[in-house]
Order: sequence, then C-alpha cells, then structure tokens
Amino acid sequence: MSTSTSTNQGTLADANANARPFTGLITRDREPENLEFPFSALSSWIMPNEQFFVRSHFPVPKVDLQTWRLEVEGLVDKPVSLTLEELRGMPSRSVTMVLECAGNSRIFLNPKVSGLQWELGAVGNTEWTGVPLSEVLKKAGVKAGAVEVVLEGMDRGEIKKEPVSPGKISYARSISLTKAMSPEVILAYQMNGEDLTPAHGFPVRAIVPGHYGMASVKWLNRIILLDREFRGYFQTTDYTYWNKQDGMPVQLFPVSEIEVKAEISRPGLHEVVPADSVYRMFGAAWTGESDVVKVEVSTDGAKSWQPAQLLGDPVRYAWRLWEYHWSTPSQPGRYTVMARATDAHGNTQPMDRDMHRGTYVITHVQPIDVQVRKVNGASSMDSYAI
Ligand SMILES: Nc1nc2c(c(=O)[nH]1)N[C@H]1C(S)=C(S)[C@@H](COP(=O)(O)O)O[C@H]1N2
Ligand SMILES: [Mo]
Repeated sequence: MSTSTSTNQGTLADANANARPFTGLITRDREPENLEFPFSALSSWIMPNEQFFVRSHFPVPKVDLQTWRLEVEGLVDKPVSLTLEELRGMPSRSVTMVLECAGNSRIFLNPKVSGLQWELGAVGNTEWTGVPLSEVLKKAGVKAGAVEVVLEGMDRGEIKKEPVSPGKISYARSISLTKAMSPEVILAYQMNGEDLTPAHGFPVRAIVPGHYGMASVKWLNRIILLDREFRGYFQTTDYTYWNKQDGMPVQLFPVSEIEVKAEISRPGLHEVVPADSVYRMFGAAWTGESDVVKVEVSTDGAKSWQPAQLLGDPVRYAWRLWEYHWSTPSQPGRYTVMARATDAHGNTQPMDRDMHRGTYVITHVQPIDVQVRKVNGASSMDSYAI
C-alpha cells in the first residue's frame, strides 16, 4: 500500500524564485529547543528537513534501541511489543502532509497572550514514511468498546508555568479510534526519505494528517486503547478551546482538526516593495479534512479581493502553493496585504479573531504590513521576479 506523491508539485522546486535566502531557523526557546522557519524563505512545496520547525515541550529523550519497544496495551486482545526492526519490517506507506502547530501565528493576537510568539513559520509540509497505525492496532486486536487511542511519547518533564503540571509528566495526546483506523495516520520513522532526527521524534512518531501538530506525538513508545475520553494534561489543561455546541453552555474541547488558512511568504512582514511595478506575491494554503479550492488576495486593506492562482495539484492533507501578481501602487507608503483561503466544505477564514479559541487555532485573516517605496533605477521588470 503505497501512495504516490509524484504530482506536478515536483516541478515547483523553484516555486518561490524571489524567496529570501534561508539563513537558519529562528530560536523561540532554548531549553527545550523550539525553532521557527522564517516563512519568507519558503521556496518549495516539500520543505527540506533542516528547514522544518521544531516544537518540543520537554528535552529530547535519550533512546537506546537495544531496549526501545513500541507497546500497545489497554482494550486489546493481546498486548503487543514491537522492536524498531519489527515495526520497520511491516508494510509501509508515505503521506505528504502539512504539520502546523496550533499556536502558529500567535504574534497576530491582540492583546498579546502567553505562549511561544510564533510568526508564520511554525508550519511545514513534508513526506513522512511509516506503518499505518491501523495495522499495528490490528496486530493487537481492538476490543469492542474502545473509542480513543492514546499516543504517549518518551519525553518527560514538569510544566512550571501556570497552569502547572502535577510534577513530572510525559507528553501524551489521544485521537478517536475512527481517526486512528484511517489509512493516512501512520507511525513514521522517516521524513523525506531520511530517518527521523532526534528533534523530530527519532525513532518513531505518530503522523496524524488533518490535525494540528500536537497530535503527531514524537518519540512514541506507548499506545493505549481506552473506552472513554483521555483526560491528560495536553488534552484538558493545555491545547483546548471554548466552544458552544447545540445550545449547550460553553464547553472546553481539545484542539484537534486543522482549520482553513492561507499564509503569505512574499512579501514578508515589513518588506520594502518597489512602487509602480509588478510584484509576485507567493504563499501556501491548507486545511484539515478537505481541500483548498480558493485563495484570494487583498492589497487595499480588505476593501476588495482578487483571486490568486493555485499552483500544482491538490493533495489531500498537504498544503497548496499560490501566487498573485500585484501591480503595486505608484504612491509610496505603508500598505497592508492579506490572503484568505476557502476549502471544499465552504469554510473561509474569518476576518476577526474568535475569542473562544484562546491562544490556539489562529486562522483569522492576517495583515502583512509592507512599505511601498520608489526604488531608484528599478524598472518594473526588475521587480517582476518569477
Ligand atoms: N512527544 C512529544 N510529541 C510532540 C510534542 C512534544 O512536545 N512531545 N510537541 C507536539 C507539537 S505541539 C507539535 S506542533 C509537533 C511539532 O513537530 P516538529 O517538532 O517535528 O515540528 O510535535 C508534537 N509532538
Ligand atoms: Mo504545537
């Protein structure tokens, strides 16, 4: 069972010819190391491994492959314990997906909220290879009554900032059994054809396409089947949002599915754009269990919207690159550009922030302020970089 990713995205290797040079990841936190991709350096549909952002709550755990096992337990017919060799010997598949941290774009929240101050680069799109989680669950035999699958990582630590954790805890998240049995959910040991690096979860991580990054548990070594909702720290205290449903009082839900969003790579925040020229705007757009069908761009502060061109083919769970040729104004000054995406379910990004989402799922339309300037000697062709 192998899915092809050889769509015509491959020919977009130089998709962002006017990308800023990649000069390294931005450090958002040192201990543990949290690194952001400078989004204006986006230059290809598939992100190179060394450009992929890192989001870790605890230090990278030490792994001894002699003793490492992946355990499957809980509501199963027989608990399973796999060595890395056994897991890698099982039928595998590859999935290209966008992995976005639920806190990505947090700098756009006003008033400021606590949490890592991500700009646009806590997101990436790569090809992951591994064993479908469903195959591993079938080996163990799922008992009737199981509804959730807990994914636990080897990393441990104490959260000392409010809300504090009850001492040392491990990183764990759950997904529904239905999602766990879907073919796209894999236990990945490779990223773009190379073994996972320690920062990205060596030797094995979960890959949960369509869900925010927190579901894709790194350093995975235990899977537990439950007949009820999992109530772990990262499922109840952190990574939650308030929502009203079916006339019920507001309730707290775990953040889960990705919502539709477009981001602008070029121009970057505060970039100087030549006046009276044609500037190629470029970016990426993605959504959860659907496909992006439209990206629109506004260069006049959301008064009017023009269609951008979607590049390549749609690939479910991956991002879609887009471009728009902007005829820049002759009047120098500060301008705001925006992009908004719509998916096949008819969801469009909202203009305003929904306060119920707290510090996560930041998908309202994000204004990028640029400086339009007369550039000496620049003809419109100079800035027309494709
Ligand atoms: N074990 C473990 N898995 C984890 C995390 C973590 O701290 N520990 N962080 C999660 C979050 S919040 C995100 S956004 C992604 C980031 O994956 P990356 O570091 O490979 O980009 O990993 C997820 N998986
Ligand atoms: Mo995240």
